[in-house]
Amino acid sequence: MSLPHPRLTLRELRARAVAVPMRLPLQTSGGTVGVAPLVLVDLVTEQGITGSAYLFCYTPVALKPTVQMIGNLAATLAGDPVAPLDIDRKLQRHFRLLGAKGIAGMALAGIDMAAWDALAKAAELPLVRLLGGTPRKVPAYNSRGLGIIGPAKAAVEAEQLVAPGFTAIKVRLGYADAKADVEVVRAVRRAVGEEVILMSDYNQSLSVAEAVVRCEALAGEGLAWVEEPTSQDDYEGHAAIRAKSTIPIQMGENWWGPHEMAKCVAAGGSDLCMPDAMKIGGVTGWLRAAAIAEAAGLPASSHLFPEVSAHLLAASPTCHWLEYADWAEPILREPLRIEKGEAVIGDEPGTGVEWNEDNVRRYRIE
Ligand code: SMN
Ligand code: MG
Repeated sequence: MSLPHPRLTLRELRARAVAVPMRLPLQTSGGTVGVAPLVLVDLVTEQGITGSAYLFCYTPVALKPTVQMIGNLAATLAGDPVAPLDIDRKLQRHFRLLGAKGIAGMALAGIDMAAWDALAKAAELPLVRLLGGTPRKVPAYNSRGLGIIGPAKAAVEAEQLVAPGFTAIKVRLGYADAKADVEVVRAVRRAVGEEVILMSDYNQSLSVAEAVVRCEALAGEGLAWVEEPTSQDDYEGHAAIRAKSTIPIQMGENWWGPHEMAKCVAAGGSDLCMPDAMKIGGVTGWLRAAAIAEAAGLPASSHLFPEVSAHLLAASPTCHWLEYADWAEPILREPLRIEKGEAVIGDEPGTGVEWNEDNVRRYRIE
């Protein structure tokens, strides 16, 4: 009997860099992001199926080194079965001395997500089904815009962000003082009304002492969470803030792999968690993070990568919020479907990442 679906063998890895202009640049207290610097990864198999994924480089200076790193790994993986857990083990060992973070960690995650995409396509299943779940709606907050732009502009932008039917948005904070932060939150709240759920994000901009002051000042504003009030690697500092805050503390976008997450959780650094599909180690890393979240009782949200994250959240026991951003949309053939503020996963095979080659050509960095 022949197998209904082929066993895949890795033939080639391709990586391309693009700089995609953002429709709404994002000014955070940690810097401004005006273009999305993405690396597009294609994992080509001997069987003719190609798996795809993209990486978010944060800064264009990381584009070419990331492309090169993926290219450099191709010889190590050529001829290997497309078995993401085995590939992960091999690359973790490969990078033990360097450390599987930064560009090495990004390359590892890109290969992992592309490998899972290839497997899902070979099985003719959306990723969530391959992971043992079913496509379902995932609540999404609109994370576009709402940077450090002052109360008046933030109020106007907030209205625009809920207009397509979103029930939740995220405001960036870290203004000159607590009073200014409160003023922005109140302006946004007035603009969108009491029903809209409001997250907030400090992008690591405060000292622990200042964070305690600001969380207290914001306590009555009904915020769903305060994200990264202080340095992302200061788990004890976050635990100290959390001990005094009535607003839930949210961390996770900067955890490099499930081990860092486990350390943060052990330190009591966060009430919630929001791993980033890239930094946590792709689909493989996410599944381990989702298990940690369940064991620790932490509601799990995603950071960036909404297409693959919708599948991952739908397969996560403590699924909370999907972070919606449209930054990769121009280079994708199909945008992630959002209906009434919920991500809708279709029954198309894979993770939903396929290239709009015309736009890839337009935004390509050679
Ligand atoms: C963020 C994400 C991506 C780039 C800059 C800032 C932000 C978020 O921390 O959580 O959306
Ligand atoms: Mg953040």
